[in-house]
Amino acid sequence: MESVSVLMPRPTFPYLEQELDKRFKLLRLWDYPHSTQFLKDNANSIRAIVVNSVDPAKKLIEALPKLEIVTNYGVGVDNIDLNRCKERRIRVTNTPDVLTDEAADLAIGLILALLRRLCECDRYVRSGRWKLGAYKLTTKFSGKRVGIIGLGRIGMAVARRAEAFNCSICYHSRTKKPESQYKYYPSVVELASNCDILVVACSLTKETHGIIDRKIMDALGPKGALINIGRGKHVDEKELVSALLEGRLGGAAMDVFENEPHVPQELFGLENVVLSPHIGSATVETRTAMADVVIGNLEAHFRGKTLLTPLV
Ligand code: 8YV
Repeated sequence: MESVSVLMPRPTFPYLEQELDKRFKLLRLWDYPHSTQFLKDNANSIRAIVVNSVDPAKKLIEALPKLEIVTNYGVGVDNIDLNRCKERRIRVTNTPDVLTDEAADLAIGLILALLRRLCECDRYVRSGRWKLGAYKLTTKFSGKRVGIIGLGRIGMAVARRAEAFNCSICYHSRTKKPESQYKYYPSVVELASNCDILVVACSLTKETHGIIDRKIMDALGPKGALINIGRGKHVDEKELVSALLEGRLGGAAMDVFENEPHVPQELFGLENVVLSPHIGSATVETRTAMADVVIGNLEAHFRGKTLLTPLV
């Protein structure tokens, strides 16, 4: 396999690169200042690419006529045109399961950070303001009504964790899950009207693009909390800024943004907002496990074996 050319468009995680180097001929696109020319020169030898969930891979895939497999270093594949890959008989894999705990842990962390104002409290102590008086009272998480959009692997893991906080769980997804006892709402607006904390945990599709609009924010209301661990494009960010500034929405904790790494500046001064830089899967343990899935899929493909996590 050492002669198989595998392309990576941008750096991800050193362990992944090291392990790919050991097994394949890894081409690092960022090493070449004239990347378009480099792609043209190597188009006929590149058989695999390793992409990041948040990098649009469309152009790259079209530029590689001999591409056999796209391995996505992440679970969300909104960056890849799966139908086009099917048409071209290109295999596609992602990294499900190994990051479920991490993403769900972060959702709970964001809820607690937002409701108990943990980031704001930290700033309060560091700035010496505690000496002038106690921090104001915050909001309890245990026992609240948690609404989840997308009851897939990650949504379920969030639900199980929230249950341990004695929360009641309700959800919205394309279809009702017959095996789930949680209350199902066929519409997002109904879900938002009936929960205190709304967690976006679905994948980004045409249907879920902009799923959190003004109507939903207003339904969640001035005491409601919005948590986004899905994709930035699930939320209408302009509307989010106005809902927060006008006090129509209680608060928001966001790990993902419409145009990463750009975050609306208007959010920076708000204490009812918690912002994290897309760290849903970003721990050493989970990123290592994700890398092993990527490598396992590539090895399986080039050895003619069954892929570990095939999507196409
Ligand atoms: C990362 C993610 O952004 O899995 C996903 O869908 O969004 C994250 O795990 C990423 O792809 C890791 O580089």
